[in-house]
Amino acid sequence: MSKTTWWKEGIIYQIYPRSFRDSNGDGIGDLRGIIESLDYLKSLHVDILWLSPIFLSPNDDNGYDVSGYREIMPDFGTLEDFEELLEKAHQMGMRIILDIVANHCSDEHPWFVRSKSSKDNPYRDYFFWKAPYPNGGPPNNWRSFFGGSAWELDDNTGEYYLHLFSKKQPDLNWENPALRQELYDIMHFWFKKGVDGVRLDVITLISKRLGFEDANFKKFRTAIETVYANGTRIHEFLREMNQEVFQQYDVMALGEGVGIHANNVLEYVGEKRGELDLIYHFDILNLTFGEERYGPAKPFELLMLKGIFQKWYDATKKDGWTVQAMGNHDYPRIVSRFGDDQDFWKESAKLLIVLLATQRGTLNIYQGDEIGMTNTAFADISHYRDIEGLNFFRSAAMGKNTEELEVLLSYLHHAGRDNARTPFQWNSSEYAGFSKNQPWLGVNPNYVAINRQDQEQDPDSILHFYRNMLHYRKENPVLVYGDYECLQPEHTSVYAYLRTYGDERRFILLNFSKKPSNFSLKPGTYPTQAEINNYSSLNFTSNGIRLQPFQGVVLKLN
Ligand code: TEU
Ligand code: CA
Repeated sequence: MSKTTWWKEGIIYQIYPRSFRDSNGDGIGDLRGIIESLDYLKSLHVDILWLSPIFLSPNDDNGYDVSGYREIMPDFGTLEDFEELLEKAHQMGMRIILDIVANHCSDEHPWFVRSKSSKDNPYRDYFFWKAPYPNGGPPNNWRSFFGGSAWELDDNTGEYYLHLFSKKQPDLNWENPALRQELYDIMHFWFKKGVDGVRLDVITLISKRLGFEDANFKKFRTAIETVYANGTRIHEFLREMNQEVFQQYDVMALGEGVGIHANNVLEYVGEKRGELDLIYHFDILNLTFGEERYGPAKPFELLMLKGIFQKWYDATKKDGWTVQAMGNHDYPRIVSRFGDDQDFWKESAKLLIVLLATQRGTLNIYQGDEIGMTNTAFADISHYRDIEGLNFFRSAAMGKNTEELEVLLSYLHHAGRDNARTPFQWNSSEYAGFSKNQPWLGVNPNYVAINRQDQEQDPDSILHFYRNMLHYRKENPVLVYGDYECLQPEHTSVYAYLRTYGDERRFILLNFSKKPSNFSLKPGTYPTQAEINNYSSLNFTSNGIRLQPFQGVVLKLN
């Protein structure tokens, strides 16, 4: 039986501050906008607010390129604003975790400015510098997540530096104990202010394989696991970070588990490992992507989804802990991707939160999913802002004709990160009530129909359903800690499973189909009333249940 604790039972709400709420009319979300929204957040029954990076940054990657770890990005406000936000959140019984980017920093960070100034600068080996390959090219064939080589030549010193992400995000050299200590001191700085935890960006990448061998990148996702993630000293570094920092506070350490898999997850989150508390994987997040994210999509298959939930349950049922998330600021909107944002928008958005809120692990929802925000197909590349998507398009667009460019744009429509970053849709006024002026990224035109204010007025809205579902999860620990058993796993449209915790049992049935689906059950083995139902009724047949399109129900079994 898992130890009970706040970061297992608490519900995480991820905020992408840039797109959440703009309080001062500059078109960019900010901390004061979050402060002004705390009552709204509290009303959702969420407990832990995860803020994507709020630190000083040139915003090459919207804050995931930090140039000052103890300073607040001026776009977002001041340190005093943050301290006010933290205090008010605590007064309202909510916690705040910050997004710490420790694998890389910005090329405008003083560490890198000094490091690149000369080969013998004391900060030189805060980063990975390598001489050119004999032919003058990069030291090896490593690829950046954002396209192109993972090495950038610095003309000043004639050496290349490593950047697994953009060239303005040089990788930090964790082999250097002085660098590690600086990062620990930064975390102490925030924990001493009362911050309740950290989400550790790409933390599984911080230990590099120092041979820097060439790799086979034909299957990029596989290469991530075996070349970039799970490196030689990763667990040594995480244990040290835990001892040097986390152990000294009542905080949660949430790892972004790029490249982890079910058979090594316990090395990261096993309770006795003394490394991370919880971690999230990418098996669901990458489910509809091919080997290349920006390419032909793979159809969403329910049996694959069932298999992933089973695999990760089996891996962590006795030890360790994971986060349950189907979306975030890097992935398309869940209702567009796993639901049906055309014919069954409301039903499928509700179905997805029944799924997520009834799985074992810490529930993590992403801003806007609670009102069913959808993907946005901007008509032209000039509307896009995300460096990953733009890099992809610019390098793929060379020499392409109009039809081919349309295909490339369609890849962005399906898989682009800007899908999840369009401004939060507060109401149907101009710019969706997000700002008084033109936002940094276009608003999804459907804000007139999909917005928080209208849904507050509609008792049948996705928003009200989320509130009810999250409250229901909070009231029923069986959904957090309970055992899990999938029933009729081979059923191609209904996902059904039992959750059991002591004598508490819940039976969850989810119809992932546009058509009604029958689920056979022995009569008399289930109640006729649902505790949760995204339809107004529940129909039975002579030998089971007949679920409407995208109907999701929770039955209490005695
Ligand atoms: O993302 C890490 C990660 O998994 C990336 O590979 C990302 O999912 C990418 O879109 C995959 O195609 C983290 C942050 O969440 C992301 O916003 C940053 O861009 C990235 O790290 C670099 O800091
Ligand atoms: Ca602002």
